[in-house]
Amino acid sequence: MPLNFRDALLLPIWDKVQQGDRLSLEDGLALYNTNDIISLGKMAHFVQQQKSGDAVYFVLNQKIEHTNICILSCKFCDFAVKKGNPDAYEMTTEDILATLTPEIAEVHITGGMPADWPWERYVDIVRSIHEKFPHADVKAYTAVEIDFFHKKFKLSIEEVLRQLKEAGLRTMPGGGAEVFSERVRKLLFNQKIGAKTWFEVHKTAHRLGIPTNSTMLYGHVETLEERLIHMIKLREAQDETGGFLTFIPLAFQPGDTGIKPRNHFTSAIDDLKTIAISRLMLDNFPHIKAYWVMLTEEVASVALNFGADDMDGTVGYERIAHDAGATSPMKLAKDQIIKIIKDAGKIPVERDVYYDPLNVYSDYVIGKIPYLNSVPFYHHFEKLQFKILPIVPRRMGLLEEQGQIIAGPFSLMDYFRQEEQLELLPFCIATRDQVKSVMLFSKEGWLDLNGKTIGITDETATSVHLLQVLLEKKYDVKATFERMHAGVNDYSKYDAVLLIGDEALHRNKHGLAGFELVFDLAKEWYDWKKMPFVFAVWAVKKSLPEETKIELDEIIGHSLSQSEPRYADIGELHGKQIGLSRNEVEEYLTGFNYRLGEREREAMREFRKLITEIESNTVPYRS
Ligand code: V47
Repeated sequence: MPLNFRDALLLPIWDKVQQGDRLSLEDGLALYNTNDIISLGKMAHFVQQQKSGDAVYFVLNQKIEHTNICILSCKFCDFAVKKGNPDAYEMTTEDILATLTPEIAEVHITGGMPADWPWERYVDIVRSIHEKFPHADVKAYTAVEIDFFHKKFKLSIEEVLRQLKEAGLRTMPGGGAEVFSERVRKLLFNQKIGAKTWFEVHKTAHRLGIPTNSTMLYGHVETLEERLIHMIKLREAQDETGGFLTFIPLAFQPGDTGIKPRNHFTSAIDDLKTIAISRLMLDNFPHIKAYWVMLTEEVASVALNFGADDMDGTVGYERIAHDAGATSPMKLAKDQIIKIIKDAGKIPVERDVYYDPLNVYSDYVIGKIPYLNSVPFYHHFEKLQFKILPIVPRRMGLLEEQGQIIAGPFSLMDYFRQEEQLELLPFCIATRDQVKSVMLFSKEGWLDLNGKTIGITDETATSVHLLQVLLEKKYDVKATFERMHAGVNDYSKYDAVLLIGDEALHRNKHGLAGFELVFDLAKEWYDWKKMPFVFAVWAVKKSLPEETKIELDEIIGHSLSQSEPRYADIGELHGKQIGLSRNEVEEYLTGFNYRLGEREREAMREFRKLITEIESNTVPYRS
């Protein structure tokens, strides 16, 4: 894609970005040093679109800073005070519960570290919120706090996290990372944990199935090189665990810290560069957050076209930044966030703590399955009035049901359920014999799975039903299914796990430790029925005007015919992100049939017959 660069030094970096090649520290410095801000923004926006399409996420959240009393004295922090200070405060669990309302989807808890709170008080906060507000996901305690609990209460980091998870902790916030530089740590926060412990805590969380966020505090005494090293360390950790959800650059608020004069905020240019560069450097991070509280609403809104795909949320009452002089409001109304995102030309997507969409606030939204096998539909998709929302099949079905998505490649089960409202387009995602991306990783052979527990992906219903059909109808075996959340998971407790999409493809190539046997569900089906398997069908809302349906039919058909002869080219970038070579991408995509023909319709009928027979029996879920 040609961009009109004013700074020729950016051209080799743009080549790398388009190829999906990693940027180096030197590339990062060239980006920081450029005056060609617009080209930098366009490059970051290119990556943002690859990752999130037109979506920008926000969450109805409430920040809880349970106390400002802290045993540490970090120089950059204007929030913390010592016990006995007239400004000191401590919230009881009841105080905290009283600030929450039923519509809140995320409670973000972080605070000072007082010397005299017992361990049970921290666990009780999480448990009480989880019990009283089951729809609110708890994102609590930074790595600094977790390490403090570990040392003070003589529990291992793993045990601290295990107990919090058991109490209802869903994810961890990204705070406390500051800048991963010993030089800066000694200058500004020498009592606080450094990079080693911060990563140890986050990696332990990932291992236990707790995804986490990450931050970087910039705009104080750090160098540009230190910022980039910070990003590279995060990128390496993400390669290892895949457990980071988002990166949040936190613009330093000087306040009365004495580190910088009160009005020496970071410049908007520095903020936008940092957002864009983090999007480009952190190629393995799904999201980049423009935290409006520290950036201001105005900079955050521009950032939505500079690589950021997340606005955090309504926030409620915030003090860490405001005590240090932040001029943004303490909370934003939902309508205001929606307006900012719409004004940036994006789809406002209300999300939960895992970035699963709950509601979208835009017309003409088309769902896009975010896996390699769907690339041919979208590579040449001419958008016109349509907006693209990447979303896993199961969620796509739910949003369609709520009337928030007008078309997409729906999971077959969702299509069956919503058939009355939908009209088929002549496209599908069907296998010929094998699929390679709907896989059962198992400790046991099929027959030995009787009575065992299988962890199942919550990303689609079709593969789960196919598994059930194979177990019960082909092998005459009954197992119990337990829903796992997508992303990091502790798989070891299951006898087998069902994975789909890119994760299955990746694990199929590299294996899943502890699971010796790997079964391809489409191959199992094919060997049994000698039929293709239809995982998804394209459909549009019946209620749409005829011309819109025709338009979509043409756009998808065009994209497919352009893509079909060039699978290696069109899939290369996506394939690289999941570790597949050009050849592997080509071979994988050639294994699909994207046109809905009579054989596919017959396979759909056969599958429907089998699931109807089973559904009249039992659905073996344990949630
Ligand atoms: O770790 C402290 C920072 C962080 C100042 O995970 C300051 O979704 C600017 O981590 N100026 C806590 N920043 C906040 C945090 C956070 C915020 C929003 C979302 C998420 C998330 C996490 O605030 C601390 C520290 O780096 N901080 N003082 C200051 N003067």
